[in-house]
Amino acid sequence: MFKKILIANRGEIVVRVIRACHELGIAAVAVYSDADRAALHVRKADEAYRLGPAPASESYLKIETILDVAKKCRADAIHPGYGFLSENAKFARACAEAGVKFIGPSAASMEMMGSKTRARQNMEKAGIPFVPGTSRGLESPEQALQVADKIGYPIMLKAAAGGGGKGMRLVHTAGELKAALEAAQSEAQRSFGDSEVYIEKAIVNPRHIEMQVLADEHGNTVYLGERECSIQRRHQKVVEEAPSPIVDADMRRRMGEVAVRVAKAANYANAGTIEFLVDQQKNFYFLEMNTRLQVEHPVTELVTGLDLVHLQIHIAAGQKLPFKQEDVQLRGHAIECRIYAEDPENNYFPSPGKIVTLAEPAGPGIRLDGGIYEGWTVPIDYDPLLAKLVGYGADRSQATMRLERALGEYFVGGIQTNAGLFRRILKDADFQAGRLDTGYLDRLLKSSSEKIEPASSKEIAAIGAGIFAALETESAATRNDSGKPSKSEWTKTARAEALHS
Ligand code: MV4
Repeated sequence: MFKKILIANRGEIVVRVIRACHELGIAAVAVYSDADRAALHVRKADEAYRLGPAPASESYLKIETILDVAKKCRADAIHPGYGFLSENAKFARACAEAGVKFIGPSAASMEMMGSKTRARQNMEKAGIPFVPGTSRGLESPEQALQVADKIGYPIMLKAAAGGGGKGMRLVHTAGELKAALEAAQSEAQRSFGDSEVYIEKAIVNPRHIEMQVLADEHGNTVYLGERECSIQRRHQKVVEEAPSPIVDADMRRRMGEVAVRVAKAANYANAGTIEFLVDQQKNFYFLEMNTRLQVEHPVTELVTGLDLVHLQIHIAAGQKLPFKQEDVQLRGHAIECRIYAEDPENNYFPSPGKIVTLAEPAGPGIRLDGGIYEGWTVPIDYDPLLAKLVGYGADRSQATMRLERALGEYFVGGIQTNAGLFRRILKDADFQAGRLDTGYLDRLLKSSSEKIEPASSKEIAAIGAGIFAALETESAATRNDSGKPSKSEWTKTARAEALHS
């Protein structure tokens, strides 16, 4: 078994992997950029090494520097986390060449599933259902028109090297197709250095449901249940849950068996996720495979009782899966909220800055995978994910209640977060009925922005009176230095009282 693991990442996922290492008696090594010198993941590690300046390209993406650290600290293995180098075949290969075990799939598996067209060609060979369309790049507008006529509009143009919605275009009529294809190809060339664009039949208002798979290096592959990930904003997941409200045991078995076949076709080892689009008739189509541990892995851990990071480490150390498919039992329901440093009053733009107060929830059924602490300054340089708050219960209703209660205990002072958004989602009738699809959050945000009433004259008067009183008191306080709260404190209190009056 490994004695020391370097985690080539930052933030909450490093804290998560450090915890698994410590539970297994393994030393954990952190790496950091100048912006993360005081970060929680650095504090919790047994050793920590500076990579370079804040920009990821000069720190967390520097393959050679990371491997130099691995050599210097004599790490046996590297866990890549998610994002950064986690799906970079060149990095996986460099680890292998440096004699440091990469905790994840082989470079070959990554490369096979990294190109959406190569992945579709392999799925075609393995007889796996994928969205009708081409599995190779389009040669010409004429060919695109022919294929689109055959599969029927609307169609989706997608970049082979894309993912996460980048380089995607929805086309409703033949008249739009030529221009859309040229635009998609030039965007793909600009964004990914590869202009290959393919075509799929557009699934209208699909759900995004993904299946967790786990494979050891001895040919054993299992599925661990699905996650419903349809609540997304601009292709960024916001709420994920397990199990999906619409997947029954039979559908789970059928999706799981397809997911296992995809993993085997990719000669996959370690933890991976197969993404599906699911239409209104509950037909599911292979979309893409993520060759890494995902942000939302905690909801699968809670309903299976398995520790995915422990299992990743054991698999990378050459051990066989300690269970068979029939041993995997799902119990209860888990819902995860991704807490981002974003300002909901400012189009959810990042809201970096110092965390001046922090109150974190706990109690029955609550898991908080956090990467922050009171006094830390959230940098502007990276994805603004602060923590994941997960509610677990015997069923979806109890998981929801617990999450609502925990959100009421959660307070991050000094920066803005999206925590208020989850209160709205959890109270929403469509959410509570499990009526979800990838357009759900856009509809909710649109409807609630429409619903916000202008303040009534009574409210405005109350706020004005409150602020005036605060200023009056403040000026009296500064005159006799009574040590009362500052003006800004009074103003805030006055405004809060006025609003609740
Ligand atoms: C689609 C689709 C509808 N039809 N493909 C978005 C990102 C990438 N994962 C694939 N995506 C989609 N592909 C076809 N043929 C709708 C989406 C999509 C989506 C998918 C999953 C989660 C959120 C989404 C948001 C918008 C569009």
